[in-house]
Amino acid sequence: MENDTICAISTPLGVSGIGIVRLSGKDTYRIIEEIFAPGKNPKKKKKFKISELPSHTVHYGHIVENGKIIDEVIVTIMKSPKSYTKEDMAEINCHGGIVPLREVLNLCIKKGARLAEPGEFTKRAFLNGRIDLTQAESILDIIYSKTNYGLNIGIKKLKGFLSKFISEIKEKIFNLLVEVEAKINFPEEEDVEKYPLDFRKELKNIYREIERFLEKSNKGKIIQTGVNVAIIGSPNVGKSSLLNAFLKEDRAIVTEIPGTTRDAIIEIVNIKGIPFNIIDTAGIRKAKNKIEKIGVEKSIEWMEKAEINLLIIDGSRKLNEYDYQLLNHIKEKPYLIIINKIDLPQKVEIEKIYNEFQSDRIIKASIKNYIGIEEIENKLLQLVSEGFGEIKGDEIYLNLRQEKKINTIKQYLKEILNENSIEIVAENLKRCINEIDELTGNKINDKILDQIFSNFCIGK
Ligand SMILES: Nc1nc2c(ncn2[C@@H]2O[C@H](COP(=O)(O)OP(=O)(O)OP(=O)(O)O)[C@@H](O)[C@H]2O)c(=O)[nH]1
Ligand SMILES: [Mg+2]
Repeated sequence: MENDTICAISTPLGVSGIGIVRLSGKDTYRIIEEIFAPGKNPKKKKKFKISELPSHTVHYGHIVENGKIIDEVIVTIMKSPKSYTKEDMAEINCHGGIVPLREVLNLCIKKGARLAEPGEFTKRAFLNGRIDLTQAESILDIIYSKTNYGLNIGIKKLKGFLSKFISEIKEKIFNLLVEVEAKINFPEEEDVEKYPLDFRKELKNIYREIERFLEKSNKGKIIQTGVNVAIIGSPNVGKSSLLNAFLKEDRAIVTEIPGTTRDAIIEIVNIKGIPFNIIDTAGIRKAKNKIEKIGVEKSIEWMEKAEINLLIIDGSRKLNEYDYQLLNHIKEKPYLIIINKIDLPQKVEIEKIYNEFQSDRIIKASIKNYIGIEEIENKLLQLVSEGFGEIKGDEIYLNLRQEKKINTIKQYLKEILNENSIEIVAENLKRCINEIDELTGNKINDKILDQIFSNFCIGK
């Protein structure tokens, strides 16, 4: 049932200042009228007719069940079609805390609302035509964005950036299809000689446009999902200290006992707008027991998975066999070598490292004293720019579904470019249009829709 009334707690469950119960659907006003007593005194239940109130107004009062006050609340009314779902909606601002929220929610259900499925409010916004599918998906990008850049990308998509691009492509492809079909239906009326030239030129243009768009989205992906950076090194070199320095808080346990970190810790660090997923790995060491062995293997795995590796060496002692092993592997990916503990007398064979590695990849630091941290951050940004191009904040982010669809369209266009049979060309153009319709949700099956919206939280 798509037009029944749904309700959900839209704020995270836990103790907080306020919590919101949200309602959407045709019975929203009846339910509010039955459970809400406006004004200071809940006993003196005033006449409350939402149909007589203007939309987007806020009302103070109490939620009452059989004369018993459940909570003191503020109710916001948003009338169809000017609401998130385009349906009649209300938001009940309760006191945060699981009990009042649950009670208010249960009361709404008793009065005939149904508990919303994950993402169902947004799904309704889509089904009711307020936003297209790519815009609905962008709401997920916004919720999950890790930095301001990521947020900008999500907002841009919500405002229809992707929809606009793709509908322009659709129009161009549609025009080509009209031409091709005319030629199939009235072959004698078309200028047979001229037609393939113009056609191919336009086709190539569209192909290039899509190619550029996909390139731009690679960078966007980095902003949205983050760059994976592994901190590796022998035990006790200062790996956890570096993670804490990035975070500017004590997240990982730092001690003078080697092997303190047994499992990897991952934290998202925002460095000048780019999210880095920093992995503090367990130190590589001789496995004396099983737990440590797992730690060792994991560190090597992390090193392979990461996009950038930060190898820390303790400058206050000579290189050990593990340092050498890691130095041997480090060049396989973008990397930095950090000589730590420069506040102590230096014993490390520094000239060996300088002979073997580019000097601009080596940083001297005293992590404990915050010396060298900014240089490490700047170098990380530089490595990202070298790998992905400069991040400007105007990137595009495509989720996996969108990326796959656009790649499929690109593939069809490529096939058309190498095709001489006009019937097959027409067929492939139609396929492109079909893919675009599925991308924007113009045409889409319920299974895919359910899959998309199941990634949302309940109440969104
Ligand atoms: N003198 C000095 N000590 C440091 C510096 N950075 C870290 N340390 C100390 O080195 C010790 C180990 O630091 P951790 O950050 O726990 O090292 P780790 O590499 O995570 O160690 P494991 O998890 O055991 O592999 C701690 O006592 C830190 O205080 C530094 O710049 N100078
Ligand atoms: Mg550690």
